[in-house]
Amino acid sequence: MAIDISHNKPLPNWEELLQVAQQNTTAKWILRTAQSPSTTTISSYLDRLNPGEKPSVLLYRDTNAWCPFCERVWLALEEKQIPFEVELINLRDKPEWYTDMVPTGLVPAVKIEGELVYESKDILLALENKFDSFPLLPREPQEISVALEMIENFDNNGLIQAGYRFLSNSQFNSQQNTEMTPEEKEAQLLNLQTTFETKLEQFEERLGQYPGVYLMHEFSLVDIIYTPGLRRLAANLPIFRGYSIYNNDRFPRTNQWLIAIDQRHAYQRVKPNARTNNLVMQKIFRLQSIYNSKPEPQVEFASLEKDYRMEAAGRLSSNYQTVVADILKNSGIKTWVSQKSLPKIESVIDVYLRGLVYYLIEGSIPSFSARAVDAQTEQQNEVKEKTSADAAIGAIALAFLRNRVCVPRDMSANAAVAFQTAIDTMLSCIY
Ligand SMILES: N[C@@H](CCC(=O)N[C@@H](CS)C(=O)NCC(=O)O)C(=O)O
Repeated sequence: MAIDISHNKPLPNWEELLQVAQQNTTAKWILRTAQSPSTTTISSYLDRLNPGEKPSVLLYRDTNAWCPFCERVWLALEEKQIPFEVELINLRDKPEWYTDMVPTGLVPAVKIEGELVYESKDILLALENKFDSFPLLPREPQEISVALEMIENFDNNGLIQAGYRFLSNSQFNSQQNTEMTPEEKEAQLLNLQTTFETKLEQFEERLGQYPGVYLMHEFSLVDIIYTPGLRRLAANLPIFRGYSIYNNDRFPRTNQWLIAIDQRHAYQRVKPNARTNNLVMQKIFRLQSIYNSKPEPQVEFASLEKDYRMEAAGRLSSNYQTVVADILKNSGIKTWVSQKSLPKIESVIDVYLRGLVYYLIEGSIPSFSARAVDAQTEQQNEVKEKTSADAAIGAIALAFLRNRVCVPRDMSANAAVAFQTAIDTMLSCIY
């Protein structure tokens, strides 16, 4: 590859790293200087447009990419390979122009050739109506009505609602909960579990009506409607209820379905990871975990796909200034150091992050001892001390960053696996 970093050479600068990473990934994102979040993933198909041509779809979605309804629309756009623009809406401080424009004030909304559509189901159907690429509804009239009825019935059939009630043990309704004895709460929880399992059995039966893995003959809007809700439940129930849909013998078809959805090409840069789902439940909905958020299964660095390694490398390289500032502000480092040493610490963090990106690109961890700031000019034992002091800062920065990544806001789920695997390996050999 293009970067040469033999022993005593300095690490490549950020621009060099970014260039190599971008040349080697299909991921697409833009920088949003001085805004939060400071990068955002964009449509995979913008390069299909002629120079100067504007995409005919504009998607309004939430800034953090947590909204399951936005995820439906984003997934459909990628499935149908429609180029689109994105406008992020901060749900904690919605702009007035947005609430004036969208009667519900909710995301998602889209403009299709300038025409506003809101409510995720209506948007999915409108996209289907307007764009015949990669159809997401069956062709036969009989089948179309089955699919439309399932979409229409999604809310009434209550599967996802039952799942969330079980997940929260009705904690969303805290008044009622505080008046209950522990035994009553226990009985309620069992009841909620049974109701959810009954609904999931119906879903399982539904999946059995067609020979393939999907809810209709082919992947369709019906699958899309269920995807964000069921994946979130599958990710959260083990942590907050000790209950697993995955590998549950009672629901083999649901498991096959979850795997098939997870592997769809169009979903790779749209899907959240389990950890992000867990954190949203914990931090936004204040659910208490009864199990620790499990680390994703260990992955060998060598098995990581280059496209995703490069995506992670590129995303960090294009955004390193914000990331370094975030580490300094939020990792706790600042509490322990004097104002005077901050610039030095900043430069050590910078070196470790470039080391991380270098590792993601090249597959080998650079030697930090040879690069301790000012190392060459110091005595041997001082160099050693300096190296450990730098390593301490590097370790804090990397550990903080490992857990900071939010998917798909900051990078795709697969890129996050690459990112976190690279950090784990670096941390394991930092001293
Ligand atoms: N029925 C709507 C639900 C959309 C929805 O609830 N969006 C949430 C984000 S997940 C929202 O905009 N919340 C902001 C608010 O409640 O003000 C749809 O399917 O589009």
